[in-house]
Amino acid sequence: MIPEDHPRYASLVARERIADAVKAGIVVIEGASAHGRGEAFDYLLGETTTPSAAGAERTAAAFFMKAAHPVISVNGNTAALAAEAIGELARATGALVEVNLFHRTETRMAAITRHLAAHGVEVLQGEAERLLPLSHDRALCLREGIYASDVILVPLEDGDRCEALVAMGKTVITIDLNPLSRTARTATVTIVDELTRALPNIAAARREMTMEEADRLVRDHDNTRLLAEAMATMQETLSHALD
Ligand code: PTJ
Repeated sequence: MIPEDHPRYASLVARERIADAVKAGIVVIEGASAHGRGEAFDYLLGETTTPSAAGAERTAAAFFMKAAHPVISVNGNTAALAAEAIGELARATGALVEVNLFHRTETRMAAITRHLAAHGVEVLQGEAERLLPLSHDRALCLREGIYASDVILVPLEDGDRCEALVAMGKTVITIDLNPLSRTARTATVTIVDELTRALPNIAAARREMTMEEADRLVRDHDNTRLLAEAMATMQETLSHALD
């Protein structure tokens, strides 16, 4: 039982969620390590949504608004930390939700699908085919889902698939606390923010957005600037750590 007055309460709750999800077969043990890496970068961001990240979340909402076939790709960590927020974003954007795993087993696919459904998320089902040019199992996806998407959200992604999706001409939005990762540097829109803070912000922005604002945000989008701003915030934190 984590005491609510613990100064690291939110972080400890998230860790407990990941640990429970490992036991439930939703998150792989490698996912716990990925979570720890994310926590370290979040420390450098001040564990808050920076103005730059808030702008990136609005830009993501703009790309969703202009999409013809938006898809949200969900892995184990994303399902464990943010099942409800995924449902909320899917409803706000009209996006399909597809489970896509790096460490893929049919048992995990079923456990994650059940977990999402229990939190009100309608998961796209079907016969997965090896449709992406990748040697690992992230190549497996649904023809009418990820394969057909024009705008795709891939939170906590690995670099290979991000590169493959961009090479297929898709608009790839990622949420990744590490602005140095290959995914962060390859995606069309990189949101350097924590998953559970970012998802509700995208949904809220999408709900209130006009087509005029969406057009402007898409036209003016500069991902290199977003990455530079995230790195500048982290450098600033380190520079003033001993003040
Ligand atoms: O469920 P599977 O089998 O598909 O596997 C999922 C993991 C996460 C294990 C797999 O995709 C993986 O190994 O990912 P990486 O390459 O470690 O990348 C995950 C990225 O997400 C890292 O750059 C982390 O810094 C970042 N990250 C981790 N937790 C969060 C995060 N970013 C935002 N919010 C988080 N909560």
